[in-house]
Amino acid sequence: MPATPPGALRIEEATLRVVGLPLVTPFTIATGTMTDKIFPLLTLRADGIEGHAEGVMDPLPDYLDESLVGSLDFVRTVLLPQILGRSFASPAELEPLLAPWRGFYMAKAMVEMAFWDLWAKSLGLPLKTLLGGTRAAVEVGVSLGIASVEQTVARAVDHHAQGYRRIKLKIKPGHDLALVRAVRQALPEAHLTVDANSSYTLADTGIFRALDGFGLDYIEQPLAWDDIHDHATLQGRIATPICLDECLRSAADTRKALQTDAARVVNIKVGRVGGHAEARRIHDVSAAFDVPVWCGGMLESGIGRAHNIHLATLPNFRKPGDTSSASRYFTRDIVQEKLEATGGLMPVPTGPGIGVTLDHDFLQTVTSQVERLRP
Ligand code: OSB
Ligand code: MG
Repeated sequence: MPATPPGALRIEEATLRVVGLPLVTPFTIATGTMTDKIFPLLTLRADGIEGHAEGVMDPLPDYLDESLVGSLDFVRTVLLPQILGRSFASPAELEPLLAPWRGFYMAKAMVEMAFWDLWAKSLGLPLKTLLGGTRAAVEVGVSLGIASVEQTVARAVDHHAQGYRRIKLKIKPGHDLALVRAVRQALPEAHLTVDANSSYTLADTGIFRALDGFGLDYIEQPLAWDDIHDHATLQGRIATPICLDECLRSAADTRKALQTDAARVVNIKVGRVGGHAEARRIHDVSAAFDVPVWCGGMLESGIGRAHNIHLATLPNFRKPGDTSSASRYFTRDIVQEKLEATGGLMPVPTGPGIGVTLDHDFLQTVTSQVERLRP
């Protein structure tokens, strides 16, 4: 067995689970409805310490082009065998092993994020400190799934009254202007945004011009998931800032989008972009363009939610994120700590690493697969 260099962490074991949590409210977006959040949960072990992360890939490739089955197999057969039994002194030493593989951003993110948690715990520091963040709490809004206009108005008013600092409405063709008009009428002063999840084309420019009349903070991902160029064309035709989500998977993508004015706001999801290191580079390149970023979400359990919250403590997170209270999603979470916002502020978990701990008894009841991998 090779000796572990001082200060390095030798990855002795990995546990890969598939977990399913029923959602309190089914979540509908332009691409479909989710009733249960099904996700892979990875634990890396070294020196008696555990680091955790979840993958944000959906069972089927409908949000982006990664899927649970495809990515899980890649993690199991390629990424984990690459790192098991090897030693890493920092996430920067792990990254070169992941970087050469094309695509699989979500799979790589899960491995990288679990190592960040492990590393932070080995140093006895909160993850945010190692990422360079200082905030004790982060500003949050809510993302409301597609429902009837009446239901959405009621939910928007309710969440606004709870103090959420921005209300995001999911839209799709045929479910847009009347919805935004009704919510704007009910909440004349609120920070409102819409997210189309790639469901429109440039032929719909008229709808986006009409949305200019409602004072939205931004319009999230109106056009195709893989098309930065058309977003630049649309931005040239409308006044409301465009925010990109699906289109941005790297700092290079972000640089190209910002250079061509395809976006004036950036949604960062650490699980979408390959991990914390790349998320931070996206944060930095956006700051260089004086473009604000905010932290997106993928209905994560407490593990992914905690990672997101730590990341959102960095200074260029200048708009409220989607990391709202866990109780909005799940009746019971797989972590012991309650991740709950008050007055639109989500406290950053304290304690080493991501600052949350698994509720193993409950986790066992919602786990459909467990695999233990060793070198
Ligand atoms: O586009 O931001 C998105 C959820 C699943 C897939 C895509 C998106 C979302 C959300 C929910 O908007 C954000 C959250 O509350 O976690
Ligand atoms: Mg989005």
